[in-house]
Amino acid sequence: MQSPAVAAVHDLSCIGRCALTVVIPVLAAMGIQPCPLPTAVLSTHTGGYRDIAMRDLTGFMEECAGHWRSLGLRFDAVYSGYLATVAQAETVLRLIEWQEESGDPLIVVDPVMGDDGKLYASMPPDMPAEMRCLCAKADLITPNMTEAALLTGAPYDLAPRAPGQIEAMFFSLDAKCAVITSVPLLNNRWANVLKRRGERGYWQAAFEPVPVHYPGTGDLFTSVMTGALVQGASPQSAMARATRFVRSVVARSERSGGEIRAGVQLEAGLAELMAGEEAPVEWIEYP
Ligand code: PXL
Repeated sequence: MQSPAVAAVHDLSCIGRCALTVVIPVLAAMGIQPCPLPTAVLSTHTGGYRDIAMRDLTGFMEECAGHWRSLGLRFDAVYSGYLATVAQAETVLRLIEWQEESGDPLIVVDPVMGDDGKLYASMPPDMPAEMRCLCAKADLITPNMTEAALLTGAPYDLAPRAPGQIEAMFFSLDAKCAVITSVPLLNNRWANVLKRRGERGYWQAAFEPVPVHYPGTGDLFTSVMTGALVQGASPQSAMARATRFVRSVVARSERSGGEIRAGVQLEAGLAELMAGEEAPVEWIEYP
């Protein structure tokens, strides 16, 4: 049997373990062929380094997608993340439309735009509007709290949320299936929460918050979810797997005591992915 293939639209940040340097090993370890469509090449990611060398690959992406089209390639999923220009969102939309002409690929859009209430350095200010159009095409979107605020126009705040407030965030996002990552709860825990449009409640994977914040953990989370979905897992089980894996890798990274901006100790954790262990999830219904 052939491995499933995923078109992975992310940047290549050479240092700092995020985007393609995370997406590629995770998908491959899960038995899935990653087919990268690089959006930009950067000497490091933009969170914590200065004087970064960067090439925007908007033109190359067009040529690459055109070549793929001439080859008649079919992907089991299209998974996009960090885009360097708003024009790249159009390229992703065309890639999705072309893939949907002859198949039913899973469309995952991680609306990578910012963290801690701010857009990432170098992110175009009009990206939220463009990302909103891309999210409307997706089977799954995975914003963090900052990105959920940027997508909906709601003010960013990390006040602990009750179930009714979590439902309200989902309502404003209006996605086919959305996971909001690292939502503060009332009991001093945090949770990744998942809702499918039209369902009466949502799934919650709660965890103890960690004081350190590594770059690339959002990419890691969505890559594991995408891999699990392509393997046929339910969305809640995919979220449970991703939550468990990210927590475990973050805990290992903290113990190793390395530089935070260099990212998580992913290499030592990859074998664990194969075991497919899941964090506990619960179904929450808000009356
Ligand atoms: O992990 C998200 C991400 C992706 N790509 C680039 C980034 C970041 C976060 O800082 O800088 C280039």
